[in-house]
Amino acid sequence: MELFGKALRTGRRRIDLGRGSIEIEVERSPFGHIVRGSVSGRPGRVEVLRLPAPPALLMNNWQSWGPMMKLPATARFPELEKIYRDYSPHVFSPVPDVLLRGLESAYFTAWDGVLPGFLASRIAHPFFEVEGGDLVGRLDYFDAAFDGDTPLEPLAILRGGAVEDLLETYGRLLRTESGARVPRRNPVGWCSWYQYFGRLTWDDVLANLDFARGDPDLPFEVFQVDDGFETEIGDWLTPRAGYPALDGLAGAIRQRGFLPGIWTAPFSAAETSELFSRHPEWMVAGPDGPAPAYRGWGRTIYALDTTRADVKAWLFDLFGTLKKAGFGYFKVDFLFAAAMPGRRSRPVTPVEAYREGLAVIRRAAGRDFVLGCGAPLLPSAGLVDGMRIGEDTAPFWKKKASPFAGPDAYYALRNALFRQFLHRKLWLNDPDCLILRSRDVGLSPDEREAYALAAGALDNLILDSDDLALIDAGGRSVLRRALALRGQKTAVHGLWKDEDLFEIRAAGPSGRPILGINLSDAKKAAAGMEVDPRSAAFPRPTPP
Ligand code: 9PG
Repeated sequence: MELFGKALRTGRRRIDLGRGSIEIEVERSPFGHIVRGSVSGRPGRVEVLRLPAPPALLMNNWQSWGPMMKLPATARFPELEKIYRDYSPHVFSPVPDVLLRGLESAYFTAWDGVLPGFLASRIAHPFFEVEGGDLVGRLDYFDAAFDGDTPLEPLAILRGGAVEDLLETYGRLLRTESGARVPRRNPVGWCSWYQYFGRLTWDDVLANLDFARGDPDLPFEVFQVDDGFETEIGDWLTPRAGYPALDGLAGAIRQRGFLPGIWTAPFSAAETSELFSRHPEWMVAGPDGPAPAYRGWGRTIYALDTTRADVKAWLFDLFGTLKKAGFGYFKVDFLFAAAMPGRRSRPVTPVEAYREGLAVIRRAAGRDFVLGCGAPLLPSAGLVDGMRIGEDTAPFWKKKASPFAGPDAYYALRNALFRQFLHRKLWLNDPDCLILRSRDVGLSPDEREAYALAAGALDNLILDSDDLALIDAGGRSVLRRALALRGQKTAVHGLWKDEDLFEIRAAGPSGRPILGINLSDAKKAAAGMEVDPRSAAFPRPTPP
């Protein structure tokens, strides 16, 4: 294993890059090695670690929606070419060239017995790629220059044990390194998206509010209005026709005893928005002016340059105004846009720009709940309370062909299992909404139950997204049982066997099995439990 081109060993070293330099100090830790250091000059894309690639490894995508899964080192994703063309090259990586060439694992990777992982992404983009039979870990500093001593993103090289144990150790190191404050409160909520999507009307919200009010089976604290209320992406303060003004919207929710929550894509501006037409100069730019960030809502979407003082003031005002209107829970979405490479007012890295923008939202939100979505994961550490850690769920299962290709309950649930090691380390994990209705849905009762019980056993955020009138007695019972499972410290096993069979166990030495989850299409056995296809099962009580 080579660190900056030389055999890994403890001690201090200076690496001259010509265009810059790096000082490192390598220490032994009980788990392996930790590399810390500093950067100066214009380092660009730097090779940090190199070793022969293992045959298979865990790949983790950069952001919320991207997959974490086990793959052969030779894996490629040719389907990304079309996604880059039709949607955006910026959505799954700030170094899209790397992900198109082959496997890119952001922040860390792992296989049986080894986990190399960076502990922060405050300035650089840390990633691993497979190159001519080698696994190479790199830090990309883009074109930014550093005069003082800028901290290197620390790297841990963990050895020994199963991937599940390595991930647990890595998660603990991430928590220490980030100093993230994980909220003690784990709110239960309703979200409009996976029932009403963009067709949401104000009457739909009112009907669900009135349905939930006083119903002990539907113990929501938060009522979150998702995408659909706004006139344009970027024009958040002027709801669409048919909606009351924002204070009326929040007021109606509060009046019924719920905490009002609202969705925004705060770093995005549609070409047709007031925001864009008033301030084209606020957008991340290319050689010919504003650079498209992605396609959405049938429009070209631009990204705010979050290094600008006027943009920061606008963001601070936006969330201040939402708070004043009465909202206390903010789902902030499509956050990746602020981390796209491009020209900004100051020559910082895309990661630094992103963190500057998110820090403003954090400051404006104060102690209110901020849920990140479509967000670069490590760069959000310490700035959000909750984080979506997977692709959108959907009222259907295993329909899409690629883990990068859009909503699907199977892929969403699988990510929640793979990324459980981040829960209560950097934030509360959001496995995406439960769908519990028995009509207007393509999920079987077993699939709905497996999703909900997994979310509960993982102690994750529980948000329901249904026309509440369509949840029957069975669905209500699933929600009750899912909520009753929360509050346990658990870990997921079965990440390396590649069988779509997972066990949620009590964390720590007892390792008591809590729930078996079978995402496959065949009946399987786990820890003495028989689990039906696409189902969850509890272990049988051991006879006295
Ligand atoms: C609202 C939704 C929901 C959902 C979010 C996010 O690639 N795309 O076109 C794409 C569209 C929507 C999307 C993700 C990707 O979903 O995850 O919970 O809030 O926005 O529009």
